Amino acid sequence: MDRNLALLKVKDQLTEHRYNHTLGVMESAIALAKRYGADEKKAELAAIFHDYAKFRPKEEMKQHIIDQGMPVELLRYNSELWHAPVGAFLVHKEAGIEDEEILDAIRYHTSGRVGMTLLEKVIYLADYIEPGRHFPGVEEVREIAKTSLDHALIKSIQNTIFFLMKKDQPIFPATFNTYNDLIMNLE
Ligand code: DGI
Ligand code: FE
Ligand code: FE
Ligand code: FE
Repeated sequence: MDRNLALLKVKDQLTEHRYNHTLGVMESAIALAKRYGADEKKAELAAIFHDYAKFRPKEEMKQHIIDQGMPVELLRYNSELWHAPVGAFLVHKEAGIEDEEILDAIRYHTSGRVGMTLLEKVIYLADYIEPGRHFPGVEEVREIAKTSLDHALIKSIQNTIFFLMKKDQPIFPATFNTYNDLIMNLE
């Protein structure tokens, strides 16, 4: 699918703010793909579709999680986690994207997972560092991302865990597992 058709398909799923975020993720994902040797075309499409399900009603997302056999553990955690796996399902079903690497990059863009692929790392990090993000620590991660994909990913996951803990929020186990996997496998 070409970029313009993909953008057209996501545009009416998103608010203007979220659409602009998506354009930023696309730009960052292509830059990271170039720098680290990921497939630029797949990075572009995964970025465009990564937040496709962001504004689906909670009840709908919950139903997809149950019906499609996604981890039901998700339902005990912040509903903000749901749009990633539900997005992968809907992008396949409604937008016709069949490429499993792209769908996995969407599926794991919020929590990460053990054994992340290069494309998954690119999308996770692009989501965190796109030019429209302005939270504390993002500039440091942008700097690290110039030299190490894994170190930048680790820092962004640490920041996310600290951020959630400061708000007394639970941490989804996949987030911890992703962190452990990355830090234990550094070169
Ligand atoms: O959809 P975006 O806002 O672009 O970003 P995202 O999909 O990476 O994250 C969405 C939200 O999910 C973010 O505000 C924080 C939350 N989140 C990420 N990891 C965890 C989490 N919430 C919980 N409870 N546990 C997590 O491990
Ligand atoms: Fe997201
Ligand atoms: Fe993210
Ligand atoms: Fe996003």
